[in-house]
Amino acid sequence: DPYAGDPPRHPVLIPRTQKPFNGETPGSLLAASPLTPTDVFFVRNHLPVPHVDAEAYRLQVTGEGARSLELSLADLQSRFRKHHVTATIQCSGNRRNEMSRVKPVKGLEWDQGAIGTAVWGGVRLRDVLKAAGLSEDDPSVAHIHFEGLDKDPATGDVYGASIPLSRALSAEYDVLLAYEMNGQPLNADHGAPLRVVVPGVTGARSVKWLGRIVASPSESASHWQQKDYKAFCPSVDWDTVDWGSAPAIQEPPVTSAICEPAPGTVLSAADGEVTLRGYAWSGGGRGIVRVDVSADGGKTWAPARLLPPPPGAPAQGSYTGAWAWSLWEATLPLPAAGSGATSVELVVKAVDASYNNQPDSVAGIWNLRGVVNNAWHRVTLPLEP
Ligand code: MTE
Ligand code: MO
Repeated sequence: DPYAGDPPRHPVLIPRTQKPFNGETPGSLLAASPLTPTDVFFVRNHLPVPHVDAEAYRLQVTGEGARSLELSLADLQSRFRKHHVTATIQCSGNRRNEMSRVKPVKGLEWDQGAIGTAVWGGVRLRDVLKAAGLSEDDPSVAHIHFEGLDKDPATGDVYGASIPLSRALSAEYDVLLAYEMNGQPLNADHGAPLRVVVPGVTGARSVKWLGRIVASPSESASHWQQKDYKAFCPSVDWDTVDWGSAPAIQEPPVTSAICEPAPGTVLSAADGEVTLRGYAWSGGGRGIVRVDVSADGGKTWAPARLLPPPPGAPAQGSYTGAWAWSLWEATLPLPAAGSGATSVELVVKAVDASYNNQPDSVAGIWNLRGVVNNAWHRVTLPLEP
């Protein structure tokens, strides 16, 4: 069993598959703190967790236009300046289960918990690339590939992804080679001893157990860059899909979700009101400028209160560099006792710094792989008199 060496997991994670392990954070824990505790942070693994000896570990840097480097963890820590970045990581498949309710899709049945926020500590990718002699002006390099040390036991293929060179070299994009998560050394599930964190970009590019960085004129040829994590027209199915016709997802669109009350909660009209809590987040460092909530399926709206940003994150509403989510809270009136209403449909939608809005329903953005679902998030709850 190639998965026999996988680490133990916190029992509160909601498992979507065991081998490989994929588990999401319950909504109540997402809403409970601006930084997601490491042991309950969602885990998205495609392959068995590799066991990497931190002492023997060497990061390889190679490729077009690069001076090849081999760096131990101690080299990284002593030769480069340490940076901290507070960033949300979200899987492209977050909220996929709402897509499957429209029409079946292939993928893990994530609810809204394939997302989390942490303070990542490490060195800038930019600094390491500069040490390898790479520059913005090099016409032979356009992409930076990341290769994981996790291998497919059947094919020997490693997990891989890439980002454009311009993002990798930019000081503003804060791309990190992280060896710490929330002040502790990375643990096995989150990429020990070193992972990439690409803030504001979909989770798939933040390669864990980083083995090699390769500078290249083209994108990564990895399955996960080329034939996954792309979205198509709702009419495209598995017989007609042309993977080459769509770009790999990098910056995801603005999204939001209700974490509390949880599905299944019975509301009481006698309480007169209901309190909602949740998150909102957008790709590319576009801060959240507003969150709107409704208790009547979207007929009427009220603004939610944005909570203070997590430690290390810029103020709410920043135009750029807002890598972390905004948690929010709102209290809405319930239909009066005797109104005859037997259920309440709670809805949330968010607006980011570019005034991007979320679509009102899933059907129009449905795609065969069930990715980037950012429709209004709806939770229908029974109402007792
Ligand atoms: N890196 C490697 N080496 N192997 C993987 O399976 N999964 C990716 C990314 N990096 C993955 C990986 C995906 S799809 C996501 S969403 C994030 O890791 C999840 O990071 P987490 O497990 O730390 O939450
Ligand atoms: Mo993902």
